[in-house]
Amino acid sequence: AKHPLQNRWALWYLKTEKDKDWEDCLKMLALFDTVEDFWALQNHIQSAGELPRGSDYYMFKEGIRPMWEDVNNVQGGRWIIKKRISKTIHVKKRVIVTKGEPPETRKKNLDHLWLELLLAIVGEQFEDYGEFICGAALNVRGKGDKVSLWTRDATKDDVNLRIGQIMKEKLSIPDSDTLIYAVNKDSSIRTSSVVKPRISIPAKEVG
Ligand code: M7G
Repeated sequence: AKHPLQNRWALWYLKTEKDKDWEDCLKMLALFDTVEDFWALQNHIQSAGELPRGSDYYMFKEGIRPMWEDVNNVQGGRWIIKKRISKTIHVKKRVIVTKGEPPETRKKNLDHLWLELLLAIVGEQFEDYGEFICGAALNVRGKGDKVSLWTRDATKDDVNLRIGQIMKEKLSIPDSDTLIYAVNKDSSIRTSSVVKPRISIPAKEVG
């Protein structure tokens, strides 16, 4: 017999196309609710690091569409892990390497991060807070990839902070990386790509 998961999950894929609405580019690939079907799916699809730029994966609980507008996300927010790629630049005959990870290890690190996050959500690793988890998102971008964990209620700072700490631990994110929690409402009405985080890890000093 297969090993059941506590929830049924949907995997979505998005590749943005010109002259098409964002929502119309979103496609559900599969639904699963057992450990075996999770692995069969993972083994069958392109890994995170293999996806072309401008594409996304979303893994959300069945019945939650992976967008701000869904009733389960409209009051929610997400923990965002931003991955910067280091660049080698030459300034006045000097070689300068910018902050970030080397391009050679990008794929391996992204695959690891995404898989560990999926395992944490489908394996219900968030103590008593599983009901607050909506899903996970992966954005493959030239300017830097993003992995995020979407939660249901952006006003519950204590809950979200604990969820963020567990995520940080499960994904072995170093203390030197800053995690920010962005409110979905703010992302949806933003006029620039910068959204002021509601909370962060490590906590930002006030004043
Ligand atoms: P992104 O793909 O989340 O991140 O948003 P990026 O800025 O790093 O590429 C890019 C654009 O996709 C947004 O400005 C929106 O036009 C669209 N978009 C993204 N999300 C998550 C949503 C969503 O939930 N709903 C709608 N309507 N548009 C979205």
